[in-house]
Amino acid sequence: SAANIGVVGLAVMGSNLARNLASREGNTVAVYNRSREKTDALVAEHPEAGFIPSFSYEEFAASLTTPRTAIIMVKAGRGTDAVIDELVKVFEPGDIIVDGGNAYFPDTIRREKAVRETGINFVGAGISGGEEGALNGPSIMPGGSDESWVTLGPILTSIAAVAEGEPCVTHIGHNGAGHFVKMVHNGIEYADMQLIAEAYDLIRRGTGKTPAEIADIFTDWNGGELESYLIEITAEVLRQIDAETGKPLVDVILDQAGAKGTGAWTVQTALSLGVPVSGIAEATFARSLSSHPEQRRVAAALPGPDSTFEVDDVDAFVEDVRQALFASKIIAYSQGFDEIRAGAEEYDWSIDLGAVAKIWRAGCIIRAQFLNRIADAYAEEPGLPVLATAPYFADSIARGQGAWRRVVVAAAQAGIPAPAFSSSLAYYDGIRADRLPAALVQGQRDFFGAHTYKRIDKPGTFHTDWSGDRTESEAEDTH
Ligand code: NBP
Repeated sequence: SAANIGVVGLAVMGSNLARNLASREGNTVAVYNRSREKTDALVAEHPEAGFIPSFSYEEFAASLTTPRTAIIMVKAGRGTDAVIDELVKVFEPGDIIVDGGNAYFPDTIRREKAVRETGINFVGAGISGGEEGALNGPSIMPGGSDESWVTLGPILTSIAAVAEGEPCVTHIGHNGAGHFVKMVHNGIEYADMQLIAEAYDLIRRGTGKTPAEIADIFTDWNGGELESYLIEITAEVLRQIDAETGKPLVDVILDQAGAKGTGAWTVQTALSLGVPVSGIAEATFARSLSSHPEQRRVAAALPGPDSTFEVDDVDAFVEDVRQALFASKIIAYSQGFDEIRAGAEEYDWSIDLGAVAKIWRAGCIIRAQFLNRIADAYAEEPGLPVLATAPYFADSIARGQGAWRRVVVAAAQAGIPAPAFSSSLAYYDGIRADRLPAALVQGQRDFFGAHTYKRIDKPGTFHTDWSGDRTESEAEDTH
């Protein structure tokens, strides 16, 4: 037995992660795949890695030093359960099984509980950054026990991306905390992408600029507070010309956005937790809306506004859109972090929100300088209830809100959908409102369902006798 770390599942993610592990000082990597071909191919193509291949789970376990540590990189779902069942048979108490796939966090909570009963540690680790990240340095979000982190920490630190000298990995919290945070990361990614897409659409339809010209605008924006990987790749996509037609590629790509489900998980979880992640929800729904061509064909007959969309001062409009994008982005991240805070509370995880922001600065899709500002905000006030109220963000929104409002108005008047821009603004105005019409909703609920209400001027729970003499009485607080 000579390997300190093993990888099970050698498709693209697993083989890249295994190569990354092998390239780091001090690691010897055992590899196993259900079907032999992938193992043979990986070992043959990468002799420099010094992999220790095995062709049964017994052999795999025997090739690992104790505590045995293995990272599973197989298709999420049943495949993961199948591999866990096999590893549990050949591993011993104290050993560590890591699931690096895209598991749904309730599955991770369930698996951790079941595996723990055998004395073996189970760690669900969110790994972000796709194939390239797996090979060169991903952002890693491990959950699991403190005990497993002692062994696993140095190994994961050795392969993680590095941002400003700091590795993009931290022990997020127990059991499913890592996969939960990875899920919200993906949700935020949906929102960020949708906001950028709306900015592009508004500029394109408002000013008639070409995709290549808009690419230059994004490149310019990337030099400022919007600096991020997503803005950078947006410029590259917009600049791309289709070889076959000579048109901008973006005009040739079918406008129906796909999704693998992590955005939907983020929204479903937020609904259960009662956290208003409206930006992520709108982004997820925008993809759904785009993907119903039959409905869109029929609905295309519906009338839009009479006036055409004309922008007088193009430069001023572009700057407005930039500011609207930044303000909306602040709200989207604020909502995402709110979901992590609420998840931590619900599942009893102690999550350092600032540390989460820091490990997203490199290796993952939402990497950006901006995350430093989030880390700063939580360093200043760890219990910050609304991220957007931190001084840097509040000041940015204060400066940009005029532009943000103009853009949302222009979009509405022009009949250009800007669901993420406008829902973020509605959230902003809602969360900062002194009084909300929720009072009226409570009145309605009491009217039809005797759901009761509280008063602003005295404690207690009350009900008005709507069907009788309409007097108010004190009620039991049961609804
Ligand atoms: P896939 O998701 O395509 O899964 C293929 C691997 O799963 C193969 O090694 C296959 O073995 C193995 N496998 C299956 Br399927 N069922 C199995 C079973 N019952 N027992 C044992 N092995 C089984 O691989 P991938 O694209 O490399 O992704 C791996 C994980 O990483 C997934 O959870 C995925 O969601 C995640 N992922 C993350 C990112 C990211 O950016 N973070 C990107 C892509 C994927 P075989 O060779 O014998 O069929």
